[in-house]
Amino acid sequence: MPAEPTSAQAETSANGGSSQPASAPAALRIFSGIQPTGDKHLGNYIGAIRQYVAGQDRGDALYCIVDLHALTVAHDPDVLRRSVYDLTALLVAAGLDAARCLLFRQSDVPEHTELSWMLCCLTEVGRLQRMHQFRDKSVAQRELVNAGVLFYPVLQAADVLAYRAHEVPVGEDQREHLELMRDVARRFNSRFGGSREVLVVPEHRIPEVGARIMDLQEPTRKMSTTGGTEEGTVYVLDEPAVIERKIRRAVTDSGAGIVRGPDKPGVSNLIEIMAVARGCAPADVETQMASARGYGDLKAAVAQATVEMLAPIRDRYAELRADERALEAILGAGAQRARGIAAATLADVRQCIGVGAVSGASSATIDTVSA
Ligand code: AQP
Repeated sequence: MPAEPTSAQAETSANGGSSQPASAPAALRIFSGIQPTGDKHLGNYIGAIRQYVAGQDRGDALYCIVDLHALTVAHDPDVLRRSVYDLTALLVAAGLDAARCLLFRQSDVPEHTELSWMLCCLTEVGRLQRMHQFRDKSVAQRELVNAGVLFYPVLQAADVLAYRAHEVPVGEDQREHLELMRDVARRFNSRFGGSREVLVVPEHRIPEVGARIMDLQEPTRKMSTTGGTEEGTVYVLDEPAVIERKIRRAVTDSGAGIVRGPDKPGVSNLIEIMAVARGCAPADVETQMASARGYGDLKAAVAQATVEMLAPIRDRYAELRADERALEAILGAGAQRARGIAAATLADVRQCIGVGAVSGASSATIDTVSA
């Protein structure tokens, strides 16, 4: 279990919005970020968004739409702004509730980028170059492999560490990035923290079922925003008929048994999706499908369960997306409270690392010089 925050600063509770002294036992703090790029797919929903919703009842939950991360790929500024609202509406439609969590836009809290620079100076370039996502994306992005793609995991570390989060809900593909952020936090603490855990070393929370939803057409590759097949990717906002078609056409495996196994990636994937959608264990799906006539029955059942899981989100989304002022109000209020937390961490970090005024120094000196 990770250690509790030790800051001498008073911080804002994500759930209650009230200030609490640092000596009070801190609640479990949960943080995760999600990019406003592309349409969110079933993998994002099962691996991440469902966990976000559940996290609201487990602790102080902060969720961040990471628009700065989205700058690492070529983008249109207007589309990016709109995409932030698209994603805000989707997250609220999926069950995020501004009264029970903080939902905000990364670029509204400049502490993320400040901390990111400090952490860059504690991170080996070689390790960043060896990270799987960097290698995959630098191959895919042939025209301009910008430095942001390399430093992306450091900004991600700053996102989490700025809030001294204990837990980070993510899918399996983020395990390597989580390890980096844990190591960077430990390095910071051992170099600059003295006996204090200034930055909390977070744990990842990867779902037991659905940690890696696979592309329906290429079930040995994860369902993905940039690397997947269109027909093998189910989007959260797909119409029911489209979801049914994509699942009906899913690639399955040789043999007729509806059981999971390393030699059955397609069927295993469908069983996992069904288990999540029905809220049961994969083994229960295997039992329920024991008398099925073949993969056709499995696909029909998975399609029905998936449509039932996603249709309510689609319905709520349309109404929420129409009101950008309301969405902006959620993000603005979230950012204001998030800044209260991040600013306290950064004040500690600056003191430890030796930049900025010494804590308690009067600003009068500055006033005199400038007068
Ligand atoms: N296939 C997946 N199964 C389970 N979880 C997944 N996640 C992504 N794909 C799967 C989890 O969803 C969150 C993604 O957040 P994001 O939208 O900020 O990240 P992303 O990288 O744009 O999403 P993709 O789809 O993974 O894009 P590509 O493949 O282009 O990089 C994370 O928690 C992730 O683990």
